[in-house]
Amino acid sequence: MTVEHGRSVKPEGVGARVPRKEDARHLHGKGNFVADMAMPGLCEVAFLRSPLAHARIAAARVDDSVAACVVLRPDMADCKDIVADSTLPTYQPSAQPPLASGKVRFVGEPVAMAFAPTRAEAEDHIELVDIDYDDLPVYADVYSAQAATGELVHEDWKDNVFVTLSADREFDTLAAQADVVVNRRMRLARQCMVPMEGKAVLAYWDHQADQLVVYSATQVPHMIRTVLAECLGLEQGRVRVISPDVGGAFGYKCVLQQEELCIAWLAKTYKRPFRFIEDRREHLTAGANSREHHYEMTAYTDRRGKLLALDARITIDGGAYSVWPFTIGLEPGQAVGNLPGPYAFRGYRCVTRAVATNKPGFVPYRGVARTGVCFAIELMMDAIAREVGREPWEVRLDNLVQAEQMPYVNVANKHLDSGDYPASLRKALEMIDAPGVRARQERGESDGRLIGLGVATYTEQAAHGTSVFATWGTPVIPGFDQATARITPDGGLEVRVGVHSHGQGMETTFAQIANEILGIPVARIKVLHGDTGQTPYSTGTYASRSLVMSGGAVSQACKRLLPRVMHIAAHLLQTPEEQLSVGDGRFVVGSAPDRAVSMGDIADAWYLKPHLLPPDVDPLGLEVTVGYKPKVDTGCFTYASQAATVAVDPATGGVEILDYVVVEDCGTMINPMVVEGQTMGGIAQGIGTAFYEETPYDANGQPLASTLADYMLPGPTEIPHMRMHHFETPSPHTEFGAKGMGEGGAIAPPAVLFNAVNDALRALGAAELAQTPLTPYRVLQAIAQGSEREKNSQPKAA
Ligand code: MCN
Ligand code: SMO
Repeated sequence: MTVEHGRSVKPEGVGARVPRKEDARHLHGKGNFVADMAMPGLCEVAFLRSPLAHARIAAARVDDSVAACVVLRPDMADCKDIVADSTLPTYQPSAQPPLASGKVRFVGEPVAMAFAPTRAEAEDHIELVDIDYDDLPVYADVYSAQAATGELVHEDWKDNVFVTLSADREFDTLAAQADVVVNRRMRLARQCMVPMEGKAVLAYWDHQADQLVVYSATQVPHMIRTVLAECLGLEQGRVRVISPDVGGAFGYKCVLQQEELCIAWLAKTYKRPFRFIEDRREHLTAGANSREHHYEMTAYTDRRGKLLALDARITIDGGAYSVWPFTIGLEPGQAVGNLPGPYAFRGYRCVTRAVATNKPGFVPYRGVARTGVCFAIELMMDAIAREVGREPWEVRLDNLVQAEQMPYVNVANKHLDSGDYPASLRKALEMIDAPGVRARQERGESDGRLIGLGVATYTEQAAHGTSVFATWGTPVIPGFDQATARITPDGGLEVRVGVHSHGQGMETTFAQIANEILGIPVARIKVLHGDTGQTPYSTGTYASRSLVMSGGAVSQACKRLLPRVMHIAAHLLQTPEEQLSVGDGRFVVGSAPDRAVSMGDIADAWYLKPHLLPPDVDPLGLEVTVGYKPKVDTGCFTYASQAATVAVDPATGGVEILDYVVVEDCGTMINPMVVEGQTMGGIAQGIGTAFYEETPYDANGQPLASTLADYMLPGPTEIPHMRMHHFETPSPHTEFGAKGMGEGGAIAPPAVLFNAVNDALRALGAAELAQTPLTPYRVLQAIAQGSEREKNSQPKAA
């Protein structure tokens, strides 16, 4: 792992490879997850889930023996449906009831819930609930849904389309100038996110505070409080949401979950503690809700493959419900905006449609649409290169936004802020040794396998703020993120933030930010996060925004604390402030290094020995809460080039990743080790998308992968060693010049690996693979289609 920058780095400051503080409790089994919690009188909850994809509920019968502990929708009259409205034109909102009401819209939709002292008993109770269903026509894919003639997914809509977004910039004029036209179709499968911990929620009524307390595995506790209060008809002050340790989230937990609302309603109604823990089968069936995009793409280029215009039609399988708060509008919004990626063409036409089907509602998943659009445009780049007979990277280098064009407003009106995209690609080619791989391909392998080289370059719009979400018209628009910094009476520091860290390492990286400014050792800094009762408001963790927004607020809070601390220090030392320097949590007189006070001395004076304070001390004291957002809120654009060498066995269709390299630039890194861990984790998920993961549905809308034996995930042996290089081009808009990067790793791998496998199979004249997952079966099919084509094109013997 190598870094290119010219800064000096303090041992625990910005840029230091500080080991993650939070790891200790996890490695010692001392984490506190919802499933670990014990509480007297706790009832476990099980859900009865719909076995049908689309059906009317004709009758429901509950056996008398369990009637007191079973709940159906009519019992919850005081609970509102979940409605994520949007101001996007053409958008049709869906009403998602906490438990199905009148009809069911996907297999796995909760219809009833039962509670008991154990989950097993609760499951027994739901066995005693009988539902009669009348079948309705099932829309198991976007094609049948758009051609619907029978009852729609939402009966009062005009068609099965949530929303259609389009863009047209100089398309006709520029397309007309093209010498070469290239057409392709691509498709990404429906997937689950498979965090180690699924949904998990525990709620009880705190009688002393007269408050509903909800422990939930969520990325966005403050927003969940807002929406729970709204749905349950409670004042905000009577709801507290705490997100404890969370075992991975990846977007699955950035929206209100039906089960969260149900458990909160139980606790509010019965004033007792209730808990729900999602099991793996529930996750794999009712949680198959991401990635499914269909692309029809046409590129218009000159003879050398320089892109003049791009035409795209993107259809997204949105499932049955639009999620709160982001709505399904986020997915087409990100798709139409990010498809042009790092490229500098000027003609663009794109129509993106999110279609309602009888599947679980689409949820943002790490990368949010960018994994799909990167797949589409990067497969296009390779297709163009084939068409014009050049190397895929030569075509890319001509099309990428060049460093001297920065900042660059692209054809989709994205404000690309900084960086050198071509340099990242050149460096990746150097690291993977592109000429060496080409020579090896020429030579051939003794085992008969075929070598392929694939590359992809992408931008990761991160930490986009108010203006961007306002155009997406979501019910909640992020604004200022707040942070509190408070010096403790013994000279330590508490940092309070409303975002939530569930694997990203923020308990360490935010402490590094505070250390950089105040000099307090990281071990003495406690980062408290994700509790509405203890932290200032934040819309939460999503869109790779926490570092830029909340981390920015931490920086600002510490910067505002510093002069107050200095003022007290100067008085204690009887020295002018200008003569003081700060380091290691101590304030030292420049001319006399033995004269110093510690942060502990200063805190002691403020809290316990106020007679020592300067007469004009700032009464705001040693605590600051401040809101922050970057100067420009259109998002910072982290970018990367990834490249892989693969070996494909044409006899079995098996693929091995021989080498994988990453050259990334997320501006200034707070902790390069965390950045690398984030990237690797993302790549592992991207490899899953590329090669393994899929929830297929049959024509009746039945999910066909309901256990981890059918839903394939990559394990350690499928993840290659990765080599990584960092550029650091500071963002002009953020604290320290840092850009968000938490999703990036997951964006490129499907593009890189499909390009690599297609490159390998070129020697056989195989059909191009363009549908995830890239299974051995599909590889063999592509080879067979190629031979078929070859046979048909041979002149027939007389
Ligand atoms: N970081 C850094 N220097 C930078 C950028 C980031 O050191 N220039 C560090 C940050 O300080 C933080 C981490 O990297 O510790 C990620 O920061 P950021 O890019 O701000 O992303 P968020 O913290 O907002 O995390 C959200 C992002 C998203 S949207 C998904 S989805 C995702 C991801 O992070 N889900 C994850 N990474 C995940 N990692 C784990 N382990 N689990 C998840 O659920
Ligand atoms: S999918 Mo990440 O929570 O934006």
